[in-house]
Amino acid sequence: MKILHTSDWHFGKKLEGMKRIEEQEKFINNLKKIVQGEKPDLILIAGDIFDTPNPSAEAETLFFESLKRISLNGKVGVVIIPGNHDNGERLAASKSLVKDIGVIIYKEPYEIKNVGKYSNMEILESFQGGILLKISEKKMFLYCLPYPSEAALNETFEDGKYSERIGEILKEGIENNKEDVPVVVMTHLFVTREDKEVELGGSMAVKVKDLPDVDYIALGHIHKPMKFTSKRACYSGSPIEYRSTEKNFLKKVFIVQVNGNFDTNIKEIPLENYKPIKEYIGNSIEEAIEISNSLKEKEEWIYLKIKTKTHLKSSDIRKIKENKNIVEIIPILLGEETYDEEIDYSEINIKEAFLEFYKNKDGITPSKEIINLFEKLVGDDE
Ligand SMILES: [Mn+2]
Repeated sequence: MKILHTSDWHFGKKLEGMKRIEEQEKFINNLKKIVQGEKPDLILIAGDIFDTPNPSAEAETLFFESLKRISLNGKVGVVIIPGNHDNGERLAASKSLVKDIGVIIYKEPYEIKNVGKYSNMEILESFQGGILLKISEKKMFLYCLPYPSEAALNETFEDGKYSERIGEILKEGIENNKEDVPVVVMTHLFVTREDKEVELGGSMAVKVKDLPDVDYIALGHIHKPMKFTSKRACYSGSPIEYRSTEKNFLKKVFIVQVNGNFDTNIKEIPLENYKPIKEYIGNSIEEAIEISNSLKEKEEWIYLKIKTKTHLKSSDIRKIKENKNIVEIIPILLGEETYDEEIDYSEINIKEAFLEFYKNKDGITPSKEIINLFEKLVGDDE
């Protein structure tokens, strides 16, 4: 069985308020070409399809269109689980419609899917979270565990036992398989090589050693592609650079050939970078305006740092922002103390807090008019 593994699409996600939907569309076109070239039997999408539980209509439209495109209108099977960013119920709302184009969407852990045909894919047997799949005469057992929070699993994890408990759930899940077929697990959680408990985004970590021994584990959650070879467990990572910290590694999807008996072959396919995140530094306001101008036609998201002795005028900001790809202007005031330290706003009065906040955010002191306006708005009754 040949699988294409991807995750963390985060449709609808923005960068400093800027939409990424065009890049997300480009990714889907890119992915469709990969599907046409690699001809996988099955596509696994390991969660965080959307960036929020209530995605925009635009993001949802793209999702539905994506399913049609990447499944090549139902020729290639697709299985999807929700991640921590998704609302499982909403994600799976279209499940009876997309069934006909060979798409299976889970809404929650332990869900029992209906047996039968899903276009070219067939569920031969169904268990809690597990399905015995048949695709063009090849069989495979797939266990799906959507983002396993306490609420989703309806249980409370004992302190320090999260990793063990998740391992137990996965091992019990695959025990339902009685056939000599490849076994694959798909889940959305934080896996760590560390041996101590750590937290990421409020979710606990699962230690590599607690993962079950199966032919492949398709992981979602971490945006950087990663392999835990001892368990044949991989994060495909997100398809797009979603933060500037993601600009230092390639985005990928994985093509996985599972032959059974742990004979698994993993191939990494790099994705195009549709609009990279870049940082530039101007040594003066004039230079910053020049830089901004010269980059107008470039498909790049730009963080522009400006070294300056004076505060930025709004006319300067306007000139810089003629380049629509500038996501943030970061003034570095020379010869003044920097405002790096965290300020406890509850400890100072509201006007001081506003001044501090403004200086912190924009690196400049607000004008008299702005201060007056602010005082008017909050009703200066101190
Ligand atoms: Mn996630």
